[in-house]
Amino acid sequence: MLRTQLWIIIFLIFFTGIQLKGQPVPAIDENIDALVTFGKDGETAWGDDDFIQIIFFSIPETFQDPVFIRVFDPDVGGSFDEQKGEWNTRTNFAVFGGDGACSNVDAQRISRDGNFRSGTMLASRTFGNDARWDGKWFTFGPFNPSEGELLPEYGGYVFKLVVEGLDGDDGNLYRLFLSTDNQQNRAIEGAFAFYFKYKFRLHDDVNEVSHIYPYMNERVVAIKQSNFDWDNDGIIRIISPSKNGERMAVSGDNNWATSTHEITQDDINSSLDIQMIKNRQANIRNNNVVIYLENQYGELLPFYSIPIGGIPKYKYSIGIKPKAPTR
Ligand SMILES: [Ca+2]
Ligand SMILES: [Ca+2]
Ligand SMILES: [Ca+2]
Repeated sequence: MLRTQLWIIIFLIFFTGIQLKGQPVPAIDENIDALVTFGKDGETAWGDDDFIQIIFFSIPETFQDPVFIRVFDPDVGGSFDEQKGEWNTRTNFAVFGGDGACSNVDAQRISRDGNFRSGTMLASRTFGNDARWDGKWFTFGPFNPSEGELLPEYGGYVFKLVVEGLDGDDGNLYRLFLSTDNQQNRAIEGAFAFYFKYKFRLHDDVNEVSHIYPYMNERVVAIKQSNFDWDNDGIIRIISPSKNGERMAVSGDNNWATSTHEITQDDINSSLDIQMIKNRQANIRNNNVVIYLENQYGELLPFYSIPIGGIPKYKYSIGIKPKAPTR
């Protein structure tokens, strides 16, 4: 099934020129294998600092049909998950809309000690080790787009998905899709996802390059990036109109690394392409990581599932060409 979808996607990109919409998370252009959330008894050395993931979905105001939020492999067991001892982990997925779902500052902070479950809860379900949902899509919804929080600065009606490891110590790997259909992944024209703090699994294949695309608005003069538990797996670098591969600091095992990078006028009103290139010798597998970016005021900068302004191009050749994304 997945292989079929992959070939359909490849067909659409290369043969029909249809523009893909930004509803899968991780996004196609990010080339990231899976999101990850551990149970709250997990060890941070396995790559999750606080056992919570928050993803926002934005739907254009003009779109009025019901929408669904779909989760691939929501269970914690069987395939597509990371086992530690027995499978004993439960993960809660909850969808929020209404006032404050996104605009409440607690939903956009690095530290999840405030009211990050702000807004109106529209749906919630907890999954354990459940073969019924192993390797399958679970569908939340239907939701009326107007049940989201209307935030024109974020592109329309915004829904929030909070993924929380309730107990246990295993890692839940999953993927998301904002769909118009409860049985299939059908994208919504003009919709996209965004996230302020991103937790995911790097590819095992050292040839795969993953990306994130933060947008630089006119307020940004410098960014501070922080990443956690990268296990020194290769390099992280910035491609943008003014930067041809400036390196970011990379963390080791169970610790944070930060680095600050000046943003010049050439980079304003466009996205950075932050590339994650694995270490070819180390061959690190199952590498779960966390990354976020702040501006000079300490405000978190969102990453977008569609690079706003397009993906920045290399000015000069610096060795490694971006690969076509694979899934
Ligand atoms: Ca376990
Ligand atoms: Ca599974
Ligand atoms: Ca790691």
